[in-house]
Amino acid sequence: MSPAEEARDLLSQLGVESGGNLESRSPIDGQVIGSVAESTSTEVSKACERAQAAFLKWRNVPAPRRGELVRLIGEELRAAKEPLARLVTLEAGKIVQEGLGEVQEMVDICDYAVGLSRQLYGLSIASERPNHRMIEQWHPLGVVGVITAFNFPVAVWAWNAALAIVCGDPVIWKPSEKTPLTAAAVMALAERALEKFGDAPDGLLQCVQGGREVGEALVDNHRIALLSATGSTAMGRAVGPRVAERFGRSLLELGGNNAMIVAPSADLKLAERAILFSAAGTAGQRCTTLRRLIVHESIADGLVARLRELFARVKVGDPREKGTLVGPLIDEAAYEGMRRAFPEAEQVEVGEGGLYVRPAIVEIDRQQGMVRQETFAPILYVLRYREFEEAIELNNDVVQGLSSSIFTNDMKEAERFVTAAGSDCGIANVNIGTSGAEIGGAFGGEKETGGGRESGSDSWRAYMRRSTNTINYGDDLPLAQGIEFGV
Ligand code: UN1
Repeated sequence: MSPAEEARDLLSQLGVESGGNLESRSPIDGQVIGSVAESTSTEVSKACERAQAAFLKWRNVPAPRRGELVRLIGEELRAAKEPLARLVTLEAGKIVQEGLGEVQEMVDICDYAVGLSRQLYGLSIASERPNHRMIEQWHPLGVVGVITAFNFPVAVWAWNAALAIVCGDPVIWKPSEKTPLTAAAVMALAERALEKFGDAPDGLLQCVQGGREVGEALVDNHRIALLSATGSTAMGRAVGPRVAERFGRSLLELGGNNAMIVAPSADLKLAERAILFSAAGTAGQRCTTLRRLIVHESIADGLVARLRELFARVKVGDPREKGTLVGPLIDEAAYEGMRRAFPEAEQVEVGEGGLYVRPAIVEIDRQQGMVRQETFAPILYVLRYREFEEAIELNNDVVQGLSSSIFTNDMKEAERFVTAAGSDCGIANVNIGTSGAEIGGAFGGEKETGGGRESGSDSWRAYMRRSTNTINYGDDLPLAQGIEFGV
């Protein structure tokens, strides 16, 4: 079946009506598979007003009850896992396993958020004054705008939305203009959950569709208390200051340039598997994709030869086919980007229309030029090192700081890699790859990756405001710092 035919079936199964001026093309064959209506800037500002009205109600709903809505969304996602994953495959070009994994990530964050809805803890702090109590509470923040990228067309919305909802915040989603259909499908599922929930305020979960202008309308709208944006560093550089100018908050999840150190003691069988998934998986289009391999010189020749062999054997092709590990690049621009970094990149012929490339290995002796940038394609640069400290320096010597990993069986090296003087990234792994993080941890990175943290741990705090309360239950009015003041 052609992607277009399959998409038609899936969309009707998922309750989405296709139609509108924003067309979606499948990277599998480059053909249009459906369309949605692009939002105008008036519609965006109306969406913000509706969301603000919803906020005034939703913030008063007890958090565990808010969690109930997320539980229902999780149920819808569980039930629709197969068709939604399939639509991810058609629209983003992910292989079937990765499409399923992406929807599973949504289910997981919903489960997590349901539990979290009973754990939005604040502190109780010792007051220096007699008969005073000091506490800290976390209150809903306001409307959250979520801008997501094509490569995780649905999971990143879930990371944000599941937490935002339990934290008491309405969400307006601006998905990538390259993946509007999967977003429409998620909204249809969310709609069903809202109906079952019953009394959620109108405008709690909304989606605006379109390109840059639609995103900018969200960025500049003063109703958006938190703007969570995932994408390139260039996008973050544009978004961050604009949100800050109106004293909004932003949560930025930008480019990565992730490295793995392979030490002489590494279990090479494990390392090879990790490298294959992290470097070639999702056709190199994850923000956590492994882009730099820093290998000890004593094992480099053998490892590189083995990787070349593996990369040559990887099945590149239609992501729907069994056995395919590398699907298409998202579009022509992605292919051009790869050619700029690696002019030898050849297209692999797979039917007609899609842009397919074989993952490449490029040996370099210095981190100069293109290796310093994030190219959203499967190119793995290989560097050699001699001393352990040099490997850490190479790991850290880029402007991005998302993910990193080390393969070693030397406990001292492993521990040093995760210390303050080790990897400077938000994610530092030992004996696993750079990609494929679990939702339970905080996800994000330092430096030009933007500093934001999403998903697990205490990332929920970004979606709430902190209120410090000092309460006097005594009959006197002692001032802090021992100040005497009075007539
Ligand atoms: C992204 O590429 O924007 O850690 C997110 C991972 C996934 C998320 C990637 N869980 O690779």
